[in-house]
Amino acid sequence: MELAGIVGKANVGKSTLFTALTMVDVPAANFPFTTVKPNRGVTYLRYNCVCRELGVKDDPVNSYCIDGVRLIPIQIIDCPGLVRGAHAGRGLGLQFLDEIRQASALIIVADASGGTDSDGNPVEPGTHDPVEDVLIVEEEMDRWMFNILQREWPRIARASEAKQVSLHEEVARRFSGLGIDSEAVLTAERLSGLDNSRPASWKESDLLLFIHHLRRVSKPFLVAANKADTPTAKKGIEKLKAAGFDVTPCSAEAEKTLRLAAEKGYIKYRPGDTEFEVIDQSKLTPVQKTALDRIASFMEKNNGTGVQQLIDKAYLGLLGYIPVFPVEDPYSLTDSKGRVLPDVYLVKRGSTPRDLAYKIHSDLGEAFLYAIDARTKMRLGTEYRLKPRDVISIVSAKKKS
Ligand SMILES: Nc1nc2c(ncn2[C@@H]2O[C@H](COP(=O)(O)OP(=O)(O)O)[C@@H](O)[C@H]2O)c(=O)[nH]1
Ligand SMILES: [Mg+2]
Repeated sequence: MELAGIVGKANVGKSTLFTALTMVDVPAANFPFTTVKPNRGVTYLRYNCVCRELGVKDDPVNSYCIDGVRLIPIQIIDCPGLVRGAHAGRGLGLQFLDEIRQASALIIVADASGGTDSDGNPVEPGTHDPVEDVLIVEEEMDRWMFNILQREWPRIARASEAKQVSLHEEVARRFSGLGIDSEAVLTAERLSGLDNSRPASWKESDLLLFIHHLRRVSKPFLVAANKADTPTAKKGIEKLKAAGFDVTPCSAEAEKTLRLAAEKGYIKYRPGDTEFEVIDQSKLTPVQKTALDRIASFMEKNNGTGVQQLIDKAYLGLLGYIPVFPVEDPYSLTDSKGRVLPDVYLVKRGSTPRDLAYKIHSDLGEAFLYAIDARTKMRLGTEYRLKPRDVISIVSAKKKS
């Protein structure tokens, strides 16, 4: 399962966002990590299922399908608040950095209201620049990775110049625990414009620049401009956009209120909806009415609360993952147990049906012969790249055990 990290300084709304995102009204699934660690939970990516288009009633196994919307589980972590100096162990810094090792995407939460200083203390709204909230996280991650690499850099650089090792492979090896591969290192080398034939001549600032690109390539992030419901947020959102970030204005608090109200049966609201419907006005107290009215007017201006969009944008936009639906029988669209459209997988751009087979099970990958497009019943060539919404039947030499 993919893992997203919610990161940022203190008091920007990380825990509120985490609570809102993990409050989902689906039958409880048993994910082992959620019971072990309190700051881990499951949220769902929303995706228009292929069931309606194919005119079938599906029977999902690894996901849910509600009214034609597939909910694909994504694990999320609420990371401890980050402070300047975290890379050197200040605050819970090192714990924070350890948490994000396995994350495929990061959501950096900024306080768009500008009402919290660098340490998370409340200040007059509009006086703190939320761009700083993002830079803190970026710079601390860079420094942390820099420290990891710097220790071994003289050795790696010398060995690379002597052609005993390849630079990108050696760097990727050093960072393999962070899920960084040699392709990411090559991209970072190219983006930083440094002479990779002479790494021993790189200055400290060169190495930092290289790390900066490596981190951006391997831990892509989007910015949650949180507290967008506050009067001073407009300015903060503009600043974040002007700084060139991929910004999603949101209100974690509004989303949390809506999911709670929906759970209690006061309103009809599904995560990601652009509006909600009050089920019975007479059941609401005046205070609840006012709160919901305020949220409704915020959602109208903002096209929703922005919270669900964070997850959808992170995986489908930022990472460009492709949802595909593997089935065993291309005619009935079922698995071996007769379940219709049981699974959906998120694969990386450029993935082949063989890659998909490996993702499902290494045995299936090894026994892979060819794949069939379940819509056309045509056999797909070895060069075929998976497209969003593909329904794929994999033919293998032996049955998956
Ligand atoms: N106005 C507003 N306040 C929020 C929002 N999200 C969080 N807060 C408030 O910000 C404060 C810090 O929230 P919390 O989730 O504990 O932040 P964390 O330290 O980053 O985990 C709390 O008082 C929240 O009620 C939001 O979307 N809008
Ligand atoms: Mg918190």
